Amino acid sequence: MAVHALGERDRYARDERKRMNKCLMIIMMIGCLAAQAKAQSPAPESNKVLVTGFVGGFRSPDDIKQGVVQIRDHLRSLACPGLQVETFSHWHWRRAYHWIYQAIDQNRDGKLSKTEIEQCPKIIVYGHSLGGWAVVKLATKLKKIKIPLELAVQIDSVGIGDEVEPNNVKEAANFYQRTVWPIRGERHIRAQNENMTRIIGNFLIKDVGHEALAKELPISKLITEKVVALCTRP
Ligand SMILES: [Ca+2]
Repeated sequence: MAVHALGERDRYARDERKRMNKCLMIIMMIGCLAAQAKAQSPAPESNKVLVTGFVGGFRSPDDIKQGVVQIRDHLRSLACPGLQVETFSHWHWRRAYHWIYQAIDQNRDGKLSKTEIEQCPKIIVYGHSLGGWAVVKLATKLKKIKIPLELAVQIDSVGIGDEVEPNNVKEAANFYQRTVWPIRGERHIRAQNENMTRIIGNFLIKDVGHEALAKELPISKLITEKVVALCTRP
């Protein structure tokens, strides 16, 4: 009887040990999976400068014949850690907005905290033709979430309401041509609030048509200089 009781206790103890081992194994597995998930989740990128370019009409945002895309590729060739440059169709300016939003939302919780807004990357936006209109649409949308733009550049801008820079834009420039009809961009952009936005200028570029205007050197020079200044700023 005593032997039987001892056997029962032994079995019980053995079963307990098994249960404990199983529990430990499960805990370890959960721990491993959690560590793995942590390792796999994308680390917040330290985007220092974000640049968005918009092509107009039915142009592809990857068409290397487009001045907007050429500026993108030139900027990408700069040795600037933390610089990200993307081009979009003017139709898809909301995609650009989400791209920027996700870069600001460092902890990926879908919301922007005060700190995330304070630490948001420096943003530059430029666009050609209807892409110039998209610049103002994007800037206005970013204004609603209190995100400033360092620079907005419109190139032979076409569209309704594209002549006023919202007051979250710190600096803006407008380039236009009068060489080729019928598409002629906005001649004069102005600040919604002159105390908030500095209009660098409304520049008429001569002897160049609507399409080729985006390839003009003064435009890429202005954008590149601003990007370099932001990249080298401590
Ligand atoms: Ca967040």
